[in-house]
Amino acid sequence: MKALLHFLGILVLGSFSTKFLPAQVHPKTIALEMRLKNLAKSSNGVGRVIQIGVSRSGAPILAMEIARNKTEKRARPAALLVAGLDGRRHDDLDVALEVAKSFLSAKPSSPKGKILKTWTIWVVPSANPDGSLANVEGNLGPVDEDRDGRMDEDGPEDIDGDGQILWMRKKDPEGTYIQDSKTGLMRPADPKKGEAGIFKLWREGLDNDSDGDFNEDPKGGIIPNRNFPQLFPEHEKGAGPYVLSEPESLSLVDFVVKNPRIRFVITLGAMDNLNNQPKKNTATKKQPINGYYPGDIRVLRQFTKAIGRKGGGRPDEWKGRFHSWVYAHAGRISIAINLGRKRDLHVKNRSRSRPSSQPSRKNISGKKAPPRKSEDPGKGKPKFPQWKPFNHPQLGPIEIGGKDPLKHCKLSPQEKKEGVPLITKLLLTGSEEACRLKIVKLETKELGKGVLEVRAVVRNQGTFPSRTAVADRLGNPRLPRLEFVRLSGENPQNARRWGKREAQASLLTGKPFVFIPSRLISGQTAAFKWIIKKPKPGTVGLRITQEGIVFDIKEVK
Ligand SMILES: [Ca+2]
Ligand SMILES: [Ca+2]
Ligand SMILES: [Ca+2]
Ligand SMILES: [Ca+2]
Repeated sequence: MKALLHFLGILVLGSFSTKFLPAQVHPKTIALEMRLKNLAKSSNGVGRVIQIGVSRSGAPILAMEIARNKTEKRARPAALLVAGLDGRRHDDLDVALEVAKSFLSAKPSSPKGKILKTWTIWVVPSANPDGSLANVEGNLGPVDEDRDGRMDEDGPEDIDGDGQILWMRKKDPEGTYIQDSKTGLMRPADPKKGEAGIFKLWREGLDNDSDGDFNEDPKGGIIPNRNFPQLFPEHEKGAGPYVLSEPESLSLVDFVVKNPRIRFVITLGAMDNLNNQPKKNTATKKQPINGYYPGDIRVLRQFTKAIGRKGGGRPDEWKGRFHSWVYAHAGRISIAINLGRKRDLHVKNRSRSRPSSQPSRKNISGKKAPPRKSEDPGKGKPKFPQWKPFNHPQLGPIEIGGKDPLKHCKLSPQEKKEGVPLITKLLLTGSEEACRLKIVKLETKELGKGVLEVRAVVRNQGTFPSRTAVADRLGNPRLPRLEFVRLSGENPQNARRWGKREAQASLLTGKPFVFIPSRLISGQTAAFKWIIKKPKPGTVGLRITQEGIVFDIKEVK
């Protein structure tokens, strides 16, 4: 197999030139890059593959940039979709790719196509490529877990060759585990209840270093999604020696910081703040932010509503996570969603009692959802693989089986299928509802002697405010501003903000730029007034801009 992969690698390298390729990159990583590049190639210039960073092993972290009418792209708002920060969540990666694909092939007149005329969407399908290859949460940075001086020397293996790495159990008087009679799952015996353990339990595998322990030091490394600065879990396992010590976490932070026009970020993974009730911030001004501000919870609820869910359940966890950094440091709207978590999807119906003859549960696509576990006719039968006898080379006769330890990282085919329209809906909601500031009125009145009174009215034509509530504390993103510019030529993108000299020469009252209040929401307006010297035609304009985004520009005449 190794030889085959090697051969494929050479084949791939031979037929595919890439500027991102470092010396040793796994064929699977190259395959993803090829997939992205082929998608971009067949997208009529809508898609472009960019590199946002490098993994610990030197593999590129890639993004698909999706936008139409590329010329003015620097001045447009952007959304970021991130998947695969947990290397075990391959299904999220597939969903992110499918979403990218559907935007790339969208007709210009469709809702998706329309958004791409004014927005940029970045999709990072595999934010932790090294972890993804090894099917682990971490980034494979070497760690000596059992402190025996060797790194990563003994990890689990599929020893019975059934394609899964499950559990091994062996009856042993010193065993501490029993099989729960109700759930069928293995669990530690509880001596307080008079239970006595009868099994020893290990992950499936060999004692590779013959130290008597099984799978005690697997590959794994530092977990990128525990390595972000917000409520960093210092000293906790996998968090890393210091914040942003890992190239994967640093790459994402760097990308967001370098692209302040990002308005919102969607993170696919185990975290979820749409299904779950986002927790409120209870920190004082001197403490680090530990939850969402009420104004931002309202915005998150709009996303929850858009995908037909009703929030409830446990709040999302913030320690060192990417999505909490996006909110609490970058001040952006941050959506985290676990596509495998359907627990709260039908909460509305579940809370009401209804006759069993009227099943009314529907999923987001309007089709009837599959039966819940409790209604399953196969009730009581454990769904995980049963225990099968196996002759272990080191342990002798044992049994292999139990629940797939990675089940919580996988999506059912149904969840994967539903995930694509769901994420698409979130992207459309975020861009359609986003703040759109327009100069709805620009009036001038000649006061005589070449002097002009200028009155401007600005309206937010979106429903979200121009920045998050938390941004008022952070100062990030900055407030939008209405500013005088010098027009040059036909392209308003070339307009230059008035310098000090121009302002002094032309402005009689008022300031060369004013901030637009952040709480200007859906349809609200703000009015501004100046007195200036009458400009020559085609030379002076008023422009609304925020973090590089140009919302509107109009000539003052
Ligand atoms: Ca070790
Ligand atoms: Ca196996
Ligand atoms: Ca060992
Ligand atoms: Ca060892």
